[in-house]
Amino acid sequence: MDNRPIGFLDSGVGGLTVVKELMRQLPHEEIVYIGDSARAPYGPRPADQIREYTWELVNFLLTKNVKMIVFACNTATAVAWEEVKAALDIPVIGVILPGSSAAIKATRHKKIGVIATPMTVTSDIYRKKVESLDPSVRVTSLACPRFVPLVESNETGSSLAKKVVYETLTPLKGRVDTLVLGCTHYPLLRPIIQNVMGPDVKLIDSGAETVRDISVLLNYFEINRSRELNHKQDVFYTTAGVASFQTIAENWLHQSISVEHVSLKEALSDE
Ligand code: I24
Ligand code: DGL
Repeated sequence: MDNRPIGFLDSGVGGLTVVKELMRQLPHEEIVYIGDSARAPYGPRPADQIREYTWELVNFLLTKNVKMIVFACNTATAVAWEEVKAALDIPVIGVILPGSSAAIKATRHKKIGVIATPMTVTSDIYRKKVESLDPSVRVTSLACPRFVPLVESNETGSSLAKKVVYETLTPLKGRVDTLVLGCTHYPLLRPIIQNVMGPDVKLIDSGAETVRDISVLLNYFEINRSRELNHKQDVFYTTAGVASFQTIAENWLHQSISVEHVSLKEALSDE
């Protein structure tokens, strides 16, 4: 048993799609979340900058005595997961490996598509992971730079969203039987994506797959939080304004939560 919280990091609020899955699958676990909304989105940024920012988020979570760190962001995982995992002595989980192995399980004709931010696609990490697990699978990746702005402007069900998703995904239609949603925001566009790709294409939500892996890991290392503790206090930190984070998060998670502002410079210089 290990009653310490699980730490989540993300470039902003998108990682809350992973948190929502955790709350559904593992409601007993306590959460510390940090979202770097002041510097979001990470997707269009250069790799070195993303690496530096991600380390700041990791170091902040380490000051919160977490038992595990979850990279609830595909872009941060693509750039920095391997090196952070190698440097820490607690488990570090990224969203990319769980999504990759779920796609391999799901594909029937070994044709997997991945949609993600420009940086995740540039890193080619999904193709590398999938091919390392099964070299006979073909991976086609597509950057969808217009999808995050669509979600963030409340357009998830609009006719503009349908038009943009249709135009963007056309090159993948008929070419893949399984499609990985390789960005935290994309589950919010899932109905439209499914509609454009057709009912036979299996969509993989990397975040949901990641929570299944977290569960396996907690059991394997016997580090679940005790069932006898019935009170838990999740805390969500944001590097930008508390009010807008709180509005989005409470609306998404359907519960009231505790949100605090953090300035990473100050938090990390107190060490
Ligand atoms: N969804 C996301 N980010 C936003 C947004 C949104 N604004 C409206 N909706 N803004 O991500 C990002 C910039 N903010 C973040 C907070 O600090 C200031 C800057 C996707 C959310 C994933 C859980 C639409 C919206 C919403 C509530 C729930 C879901 C949703 F308002 F898509
Ligand atoms: N969280 C990011 C991801 O999953 C999307 C938003 C961003 O670009 O920062 O790739």
